[in-house]
Amino acid sequence: MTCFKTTVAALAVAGILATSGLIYAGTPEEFDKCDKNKDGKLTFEEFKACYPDKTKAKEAFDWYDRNKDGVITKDEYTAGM
Ligand SMILES: [Ca+2]
Ligand SMILES: [Ca+2]
Repeated sequence: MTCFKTTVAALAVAGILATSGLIYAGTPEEFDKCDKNKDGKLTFEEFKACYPDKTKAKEAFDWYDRNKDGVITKDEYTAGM
């Protein structure tokens, strides 16, 4: 049973990101589409507007914003896992 529980726990953790399917390396095309004012950065407002799951938008934004400066650059957006 220990083995079973460990597997379930591991799947649950991986599942938070994987089953949502919403956190992945973006493409430059997607970035440009989301970057409404074309300043080369996505603010949270821009990100949220083109993110499919509004309830996870903040979580995903923080994930993409590697250096925590409050905006997502194209490099950050396309860097992925
Ligand atoms: Ca922008
Ligand atoms: Ca950033």
